[in-house]
Amino acid sequence: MDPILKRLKIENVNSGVSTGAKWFSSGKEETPSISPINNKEIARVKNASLDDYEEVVKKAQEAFKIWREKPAPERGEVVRQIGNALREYKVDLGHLVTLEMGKINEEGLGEVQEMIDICDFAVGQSRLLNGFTMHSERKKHRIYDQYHPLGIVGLITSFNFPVAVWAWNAMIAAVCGDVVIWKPSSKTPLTAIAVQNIISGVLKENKVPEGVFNLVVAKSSTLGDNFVADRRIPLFSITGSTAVGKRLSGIIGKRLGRSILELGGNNAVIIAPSANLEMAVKSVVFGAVGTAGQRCTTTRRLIVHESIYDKVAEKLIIAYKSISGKVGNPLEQDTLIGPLISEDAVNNFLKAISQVKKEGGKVLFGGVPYDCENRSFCHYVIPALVEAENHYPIVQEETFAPILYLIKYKTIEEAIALNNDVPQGLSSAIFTRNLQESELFLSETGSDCGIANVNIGTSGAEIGGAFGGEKDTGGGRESGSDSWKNYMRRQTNTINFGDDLPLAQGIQFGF
Ligand code: UN1
Repeated sequence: MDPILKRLKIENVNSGVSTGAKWFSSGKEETPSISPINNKEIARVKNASLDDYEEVVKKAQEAFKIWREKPAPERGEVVRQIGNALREYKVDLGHLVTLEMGKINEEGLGEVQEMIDICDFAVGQSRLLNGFTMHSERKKHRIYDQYHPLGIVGLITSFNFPVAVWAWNAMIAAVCGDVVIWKPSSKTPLTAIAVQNIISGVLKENKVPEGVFNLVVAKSSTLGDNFVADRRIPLFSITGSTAVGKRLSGIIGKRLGRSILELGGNNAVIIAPSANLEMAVKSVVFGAVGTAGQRCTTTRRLIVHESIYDKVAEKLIIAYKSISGKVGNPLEQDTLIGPLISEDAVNNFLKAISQVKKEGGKVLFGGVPYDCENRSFCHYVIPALVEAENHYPIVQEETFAPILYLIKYKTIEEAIALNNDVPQGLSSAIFTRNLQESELFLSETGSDCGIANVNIGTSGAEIGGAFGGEKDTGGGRESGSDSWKNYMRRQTNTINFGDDLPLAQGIQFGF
């Protein structure tokens, strides 16, 4: 076994269920974790059975009763120590993220840094779970609102950020007094197991009861619709495709459960004539090809003013030419673009390229598999630059791969309309040095996305802001700002400290 995997306590066959420090799993099937780098198995995970899940829910319910009563700053102290444990294992965990998911090591480390950052944020938040105090319309009355722990939070995460999304949700939920049941993507179960191993020492030292941080690796046929239908779980936070999110939130909505949805994006960058082009191009390239185009926030559309369109296209082609020499093994220092997660993902990339051509698009660069003839598998592609129109059906879709559609505009109003004219609403950006344009982009008639940036690309958000988007992106917000409120139940309290009983609205009810 690789010494890094050993340090992360990954074995050849791992239990897939944990309630904190304890591990079990009685499912008959195993999930193999296949590295997209070489298509080889890294290790296997024993799946959860339904009985295992029941055991986890029971433990989570019991743990919630204890955890919710612990003072929030004490919960924050546990999170602070989790942050330190993550610091200690940053290099190892970052390596495993790269090995199992395929993002370049620099980004794997960045992902673990996001986990550390949200721990720090959550520690501070643990002393700031505050509501408002209001003046009453009645004499000797006081009104305030307060936030209480909610219960069990179900967490469904995707392969592309296999550990950071857990941290955004679990660390905030934990300081809020909730307990979490995490079902990671079946493509990336080992990183989840490693995280659980990293935190287990902290949990033991602090006598955190089993059931606060739970992990369940299971097939969707065992734990899928029944998971989100479970009324014992008041809140689900789900990251995934719009199609999956729509289906699962429908099931949750039927029982009036709550959900935080972080679904597909179709993010655009507008480049205006006054933009600093060097900066814009650099940022667009990172946004479009970083993580091999597999971020929800990946730049998928580039809306360029017609007066600078040719210049921008030319600069992009030069940049793409140079980075296409840097496709390859993401563990190697020089690589900038790793593999896609699976052969299916490569096929979707190729299908989108052939479809956009049929719809009238013109490929300016790339759009082909990379070095597949020399391998028994095909996970690597040359990122594509494609001239297209916004209304093409394929441009309206999110293809989870590095394809950047170039679109021309004449007026800023038209550029904003193009930015908004897709079903999704996650991230957006404008590059301009014109104040009127940037302010218009950020105004109520501007970008309709959850994230709108000026002179910064669409991806690479900091944890301090609320993360999420509108329309088909699902409307959820997680991570920073006041997203913590989603993880708590809110209560309005009116207190009468007088000897009279005046009714609100001045109603008289004498008897
Ligand atoms: C995602 O792709 O699901 O803003 C999350 C970013 C990262 C998170 C992306 N901080 O690109």
